[in-house]
Amino acid sequence: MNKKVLVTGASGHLGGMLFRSLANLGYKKIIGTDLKKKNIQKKQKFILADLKNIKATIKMTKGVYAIVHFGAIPIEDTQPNILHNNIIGTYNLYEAARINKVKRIIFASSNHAIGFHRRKYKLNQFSNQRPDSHYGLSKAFGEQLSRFYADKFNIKSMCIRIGSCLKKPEDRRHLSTWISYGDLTQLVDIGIKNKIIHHEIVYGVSRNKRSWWNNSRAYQLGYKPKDNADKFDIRLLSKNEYKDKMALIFQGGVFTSANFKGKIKSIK
Ligand code: 15L
Repeated sequence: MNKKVLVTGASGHLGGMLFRSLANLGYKKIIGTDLKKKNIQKKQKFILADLKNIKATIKMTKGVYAIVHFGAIPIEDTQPNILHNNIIGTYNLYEAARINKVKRIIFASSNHAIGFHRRKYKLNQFSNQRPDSHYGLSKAFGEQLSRFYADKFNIKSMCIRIGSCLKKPEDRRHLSTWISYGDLTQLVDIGIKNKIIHHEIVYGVSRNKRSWWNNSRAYQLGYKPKDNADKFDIRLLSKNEYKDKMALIFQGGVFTSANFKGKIKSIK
C-alpha cells in the first residue's frame, strides 16, 4: 500500500501495535499521531497532536487516504473526560476527514458498545447497541457517527467491536472475547483495502469456540482468523473468573457492574 495512512493513538497499546504491524505488512506511507510521544522509533513518522483541536486535526489529515482511529481513552473514565477525548475527538476526526476528502476510516469500537447484552445471546452485526459505560457510549456514538459520514459524505468506515486484544487470553471471559494482535491487524488491513465496504460493523475476535459473536460479516469481507483462545490452557483460564456475579451475566463484564444503580432483572 503506497497511499498515506494515518494511525491515531500511535503511542498507545493497540494503536502502537498497529503502527508497527501495518508497516511490517508493507504499508509504505504510514504516519502515527498521539497526544504524547511514547515508544516511537526514530524511523517512524510521527505527529504530536490533540484530536480535541480541530485545526491540528485538519492539518494532519491533509493528503491522507485512510485513517486507523485508535486514539481515545481505552477504559471507563469520567463523563467530561470521555466527552472531550472520545466523543469530540472522534467527531473532529471525521469532520477533518470530510474536509480533506479522506476515503476511509477504521474505527476502533469496542465490545463495551454492546456490553449490556447478556452472555447467553449470540450477537451479530445487526444487534442493538447496548453501552455499559460512558466509554462504551462513546464507542456507540462513534459507530453512529461513522454511519452518518458514510451515508452522507461517502467516507467508508469499518467499525471493529474489539473484544480483548492481548498477547494471550488471561481469564475465562477472554475464552470468548480474545483477539490476537495478528488477527486484529488482518481486520484493519481488510478495512483499508476491501473495495465493497460502505459502512460495516464487525467483531474484533479470533476464531474462539466460546465466542458470543457471530462474525460472519467479517468472514464475508475476507477475514480468516489464524488464532483461537482454545489453544491455550482452558482449565487454567476458566479458574480465573470474576468474583463479581453481575459481571458474569453480561458481555461487558466488570464495566457493567461499576457504579451500577439499576436493576439486573430489568436488563433483558
Ligand atoms: C476494551 O474496550 C478495553 O479497551 C480493554 O482495556 C478491555 O477492557 C477490553 O475492552 C475488554 O473488554 O476485555
